Amino acid sequence: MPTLDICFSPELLPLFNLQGRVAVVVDILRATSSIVTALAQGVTHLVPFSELADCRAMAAEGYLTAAERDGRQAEGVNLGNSPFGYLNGVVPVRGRGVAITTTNGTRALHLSGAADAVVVGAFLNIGAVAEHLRRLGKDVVVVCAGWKGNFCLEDTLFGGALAARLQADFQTTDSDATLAALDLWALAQPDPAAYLRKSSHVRRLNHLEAHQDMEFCLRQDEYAVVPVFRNGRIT
Ligand code: 3SL
Repeated sequence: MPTLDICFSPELLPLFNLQGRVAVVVDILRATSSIVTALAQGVTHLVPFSELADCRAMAAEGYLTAAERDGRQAEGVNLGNSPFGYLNGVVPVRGRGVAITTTNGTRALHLSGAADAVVVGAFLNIGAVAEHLRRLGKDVVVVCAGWKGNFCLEDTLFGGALAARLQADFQTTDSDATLAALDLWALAQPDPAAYLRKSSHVRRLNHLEAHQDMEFCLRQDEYAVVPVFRNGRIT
C-alpha cells in the first residue's frame, strides 16, 4: 500500500526524499486555493515566481499578474491573492495566463520540484485530488507551505482531511506527522472554520479585512480541477 506523509513546513523538505513520490503542495490561505479557483474559472495556466520583479515582468508577455506580500496585493499588478479576484469579474480572467508570486505558496511549489509529480491541493478540490492520488497509486507527501517557514494550522488540517479521505487506500499510520494531522482534523469537527478562527493566519486576514476568504477557502469539493506544476507551469 502506498504511504501518505506530511511535511509541516518547506524548511523540513530536506528530510524528505521526493523522488518516486507525488508532492501535494498546499497553502490553504490562500495561494493554492486561489490557483485552484483561477483554473476553475478558465485561466489557461499559471506561472509561479519567487521574485516580485520576475512576476511583474510577465505583463510584457501578455500575462495577467497576481502578487501578494504580507497578505496585501503588491503594487503594479492586476490581482492579489484572494480567490475572489478570479470570481468577481473586476479583472476578466477567462482565457488568460497568470504570472503569480506569493510569500509562501509559490516558494513551496518550487521547492517540491524533485517529486515525480507536483499537484496543487486545496479544500476546494480535495475530492478530485484524492481521486487523482488513488489513480496514481504512488507514495504521497503533502507539502504544507506554512508561514515564512513556520508550521500553520490550516495546511495541516488539509493534510489530515486528505489522509482521512485516503485511509482505505494509503498507509496513514506510519508517520507521526500524518497521525497528528488526522487527530487535528478530527478535533476541528464539526466546524473546521470555527476551529481555525484562532489561527495566526486567520487573525492576519481578519486584520486585512479578508474574512470572507477564509470561509471560501474551507469549502470542500467546490471544484474538480487537479492543477499540476510541470515545466514551470501550473495547468
Ligand atoms: O504566503 C502565501 O503564499 C499566501 O497565500 C499568503 S496570503 O494568504 O496571501 O496572506
